[in-house]
Amino acid sequence: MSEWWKRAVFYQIYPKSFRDTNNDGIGDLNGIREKLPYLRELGIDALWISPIYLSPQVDNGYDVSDYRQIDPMFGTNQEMYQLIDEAHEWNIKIVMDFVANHTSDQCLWFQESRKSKDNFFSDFYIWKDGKSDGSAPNNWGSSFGGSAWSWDASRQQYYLHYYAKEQPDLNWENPTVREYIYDMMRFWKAKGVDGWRMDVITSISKNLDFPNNPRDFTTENQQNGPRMHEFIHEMNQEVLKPFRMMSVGESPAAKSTDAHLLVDPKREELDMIFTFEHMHVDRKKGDINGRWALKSMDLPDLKKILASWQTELRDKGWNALYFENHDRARVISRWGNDERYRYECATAFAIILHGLQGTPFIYQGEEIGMTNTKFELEEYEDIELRGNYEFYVEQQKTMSKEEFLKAVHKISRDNARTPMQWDQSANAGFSQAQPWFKVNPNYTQINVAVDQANEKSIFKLYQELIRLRHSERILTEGSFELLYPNDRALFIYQRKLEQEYWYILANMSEEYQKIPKELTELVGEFKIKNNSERSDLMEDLAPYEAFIVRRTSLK
Ligand code: TEU
Ligand code: CA
Repeated sequence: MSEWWKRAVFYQIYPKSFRDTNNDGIGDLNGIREKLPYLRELGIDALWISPIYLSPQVDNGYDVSDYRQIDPMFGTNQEMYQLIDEAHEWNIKIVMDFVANHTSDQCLWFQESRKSKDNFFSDFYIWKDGKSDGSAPNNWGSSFGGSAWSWDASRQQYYLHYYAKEQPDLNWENPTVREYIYDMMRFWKAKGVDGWRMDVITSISKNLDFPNNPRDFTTENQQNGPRMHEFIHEMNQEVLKPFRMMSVGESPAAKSTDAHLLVDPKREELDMIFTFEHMHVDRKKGDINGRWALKSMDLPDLKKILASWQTELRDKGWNALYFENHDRARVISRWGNDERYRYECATAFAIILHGLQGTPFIYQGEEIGMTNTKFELEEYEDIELRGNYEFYVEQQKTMSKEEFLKAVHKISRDNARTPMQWDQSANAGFSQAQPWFKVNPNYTQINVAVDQANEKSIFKLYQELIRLRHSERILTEGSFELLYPNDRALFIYQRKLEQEYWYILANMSEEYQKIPKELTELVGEFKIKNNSERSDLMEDLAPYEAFIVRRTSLK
């Protein structure tokens, strides 16, 4: 297995909230450098760093105004180059966030583009005339609420934006745009960057017939446009392959059955993609309130989706595995119990994820079991949350404020964006100044220092899991089989390599559960467990108990 990323465990950093060293309340590059020993101690192999480029921060850096400049808020270019070098000295690879479906409206390209229809940058974005009555070209919606089109008074045309109006979509049909982007990638390669996480890469090709969506202001047009594969393949040939850069693409609409079209190595597109399928198991499909229409999580659904990705991509691609990132709530608050069973629950989710085939991604704070927040509406920062509140509660009036806030507490992106909780000192040891975003008040109990000192340490279990992934070939290469798919409490699967059998068992409920009879026939060696009392397969599983056991013989 030659690809380094197949044996790697990744850690995602949301720099704004990771560690502030100059006490302006905002996390910075030197904060990441300061924590390299911590990350090495955890054992991870690579960092995905969310955007740190020059940006007006309308969407926390996912609105880039200059791809070659580090935003002064985070530090200097020099400091970034130093971070890359130092990380490499620690044997940690660096993956940057590639945000090239759109730029900031403050980007020079857009500033020029909006001036006229016939300058060098005119076709860098997607401009269209309004309808004869002056209204927008079609009914496409923005992910942040309302229309995906905004009127530009200087150019006297509409421009397209799948996200905020300050995030105009680039026109990938224009070969110069693509060349500019490839060149930016080469620039960072020259500084030592090892790969890319690609923001909404599956949105780069647009349907140029601009057909209406069935309902106004929805977003189903955004994914898998007609030239998507062609553009991604070209980028692979121009940059990824010749410079050996690793890639993981964000792919909101891919299904396990068509994912291979993006990640089959023979097609030379991407190395991995992040699926959204398993993230939608607590959402009512097709509901008028979109992602805010929640239902309780269905465990059989979650198991079947994860299993289908395991089976469908076997020998046809490679999975990226995650439960959390900067767009997702804390998994133990969303699908588990973050109070009574916080340790058990956090480690159970870790064990079921890291037991799968693929490359695991840990999100900052996940390794110590950080939780969601329950702030007041006014205290949140996220543009998605605010835009959607305006749209669903104030304009469309299909949700009450209370219903919306309840959904926010479950799934909003800001749940993952509170400052990292390092210790019990003021502001959780994140900063000596008031942080840009409120710290979760539970930091006095939940933080790195306390967790590491605990007998029951989530961090230590992650360390063990990562060690296992590095040393045990079966975790990377073994085959996968889901057992008891319809069981509503147990998550059990088997990994197999040659004559070696491993079983991953987790009780994802708050009740004691019997271990299925067939499995009690096994004699095993426990590779990792979150219940120190576990020594055989006879005892019932405690709430959120999880372990990995290697079969040594049958009784
Ligand atoms: O997210 C893309 C995306 O699909 C999101 O709209 C996602 O569905 C939503 O955030 C879930 O609540 C990427 C980035 O990860 C996100 O942070 C950015 O805001 C977005 O692209 C625009 O760049
Ligand atoms: Ca700072």
